[in-house]
Amino acid sequence: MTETTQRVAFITGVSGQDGYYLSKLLVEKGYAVHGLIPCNAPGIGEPPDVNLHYGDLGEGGNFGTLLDTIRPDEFYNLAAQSHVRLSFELPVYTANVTGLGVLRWLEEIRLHQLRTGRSVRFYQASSSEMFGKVKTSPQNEETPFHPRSPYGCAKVFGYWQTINHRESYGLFACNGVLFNHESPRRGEGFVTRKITLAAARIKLGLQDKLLLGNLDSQRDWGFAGDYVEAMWRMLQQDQPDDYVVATGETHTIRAFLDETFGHIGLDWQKYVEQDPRFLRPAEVDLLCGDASKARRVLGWKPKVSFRELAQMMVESDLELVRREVSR
Ligand code: F7E
Repeated sequence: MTETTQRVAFITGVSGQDGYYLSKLLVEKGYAVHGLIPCNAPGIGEPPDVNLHYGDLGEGGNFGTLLDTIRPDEFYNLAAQSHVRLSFELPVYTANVTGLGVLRWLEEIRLHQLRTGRSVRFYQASSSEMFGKVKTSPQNEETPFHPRSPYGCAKVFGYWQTINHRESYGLFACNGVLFNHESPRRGEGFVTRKITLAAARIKLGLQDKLLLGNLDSQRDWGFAGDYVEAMWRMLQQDQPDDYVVATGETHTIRAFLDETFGHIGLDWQKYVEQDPRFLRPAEVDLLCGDASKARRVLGWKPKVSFRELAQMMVESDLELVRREVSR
């Protein structure tokens, strides 16, 4: 009798935006999906079929037991304190969770492999924030880092620990250097979602002002649903490696305002005010990624355009706010 073996994936940060899209993708591909959530998480709602476990990247006491019990084939480390501005207020916390948290898992995976003789493929959610004050544009896998926040510094630490475990212990470990990626599931503290939710509320008469920080920074925004496909592809290669994942286009916050408010017939200039509370001690002015390696090696390219993304998000928030109003 032949035994069918279902592949097992473990995702930290499963309750976040990327955790949602990645677990959905992996469930569709037939994986048994396990996810880590923090102790006080309210639960993740959709998608179903994810086995939830509690754990804290800042502490890590139960990681070895989780690995021995779940026995994952693929491990996706998406969890982090991921708010850049907040990282200036909580630099040590951010370093512990976003930086040291990566090393905690890498070490536990190394030890789990030694104990069991199994092999676990590891994906690290690295970030374009590592490029910070960019040296050249567009940024690719060879561009030097100059992080501009405690968050960026912590991500650089996690990036190099991942490479170090690959080079020192032969771990199949990859960094996906992802540029900003958004969706209707983006957290409300990030600028795109803050804008689309406000636009919808203004349209329906529930809000009359939107307070923002720097409108001149430029970001390479893609759709999170496209980007999780690149994560999965990295772990299907013969050799582990690092890849930039981006659209190759960059737009200002003003352009995102034009696209979203304009789509629902509003002039954002009438509602947006600048508030210094949303400025950062140091800003990343420009990010624009060159994902030609991902295109060449992984066969990956983004499907959703900037305009489609902006419209998808504002339409989804309009629907959300309408439902709230009619309740
Ligand atoms: O800011 C400006 C802000 O917070 C984008 C995270 O996922 O992507 C994200 O980091 C830009 C910045 O994302 C407001 O100053 C203006 O220039 O949406 P954001 P981020 O900092 O680029 C990278 C790749 C990550 O890895 C991170 O985890 O928008 N901005 N006014 C504002 N930003 C916010 N949040 N709120 C404002 O009111």
